[in-house]
Amino acid sequence: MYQLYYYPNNASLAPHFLLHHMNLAYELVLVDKKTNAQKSADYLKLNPAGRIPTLVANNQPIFESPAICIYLCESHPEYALMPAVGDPLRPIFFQWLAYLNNTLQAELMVRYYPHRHTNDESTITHVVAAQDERIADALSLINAQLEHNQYLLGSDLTACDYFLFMLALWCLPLSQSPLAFVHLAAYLQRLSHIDTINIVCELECIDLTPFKSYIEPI
Ligand SMILES: N[C@@H](CCC(=O)N[C@@H](CS)C(=O)NCC(=O)O)C(=O)O
Repeated sequence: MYQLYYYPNNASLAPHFLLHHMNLAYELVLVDKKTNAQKSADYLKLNPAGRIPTLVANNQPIFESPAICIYLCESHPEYALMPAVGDPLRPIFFQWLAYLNNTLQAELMVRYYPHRHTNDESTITHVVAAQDERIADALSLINAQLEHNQYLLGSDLTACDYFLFMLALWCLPLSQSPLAFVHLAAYLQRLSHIDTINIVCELECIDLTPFKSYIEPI
């Protein structure tokens, strides 16, 4: 039995998708961000970074969402959500997961916590505007990758797709929504019909209508 310390539509969402996709026994433990529970003494014992998520597996806490995703993929290889050792797509899997987490997610963190990146309150709107542009650049690169690929790595769904779907949800309110990029938008619409995405999003009260109602431009 795994325990996933989560908050709806936070970085716990990608691990949550994987736990569900792999049909694993897991318990969801809410870390109430509204009361700053991620900084509580008890939670810091599990995750000294004071961030969401944490996965507890066999009494061992693991933090950092991509590390949790890799760990789950390696522990349950029968679900083939990560290419096996020796598969030429394996380094490409790491490449995209690293890009999603270290570039797109990192830029989103600055966008959503701009006050942590300036000591001058009056510059916050500028930080946000600059971040929207940097995020649009990353989405454009991903859009190009999806022009000829059904999924991020090619023809098969992997954990990278679940990770990207999570980040795309966070990008929806930005000045350039992921739906402004045609190949990315069509891909997100396809993913929004996957059972795991529907079930987990319903559980976390995440609205999938923007993706489902997307109409491809003629
Ligand atoms: N690199 C970490 C980032 C986790 C992260 O920043 N989580 C956010 C929620 S999406 C959080 O805990 N924010 C609360 C805070 O920073 O106090 C990961 O991917 O797990």
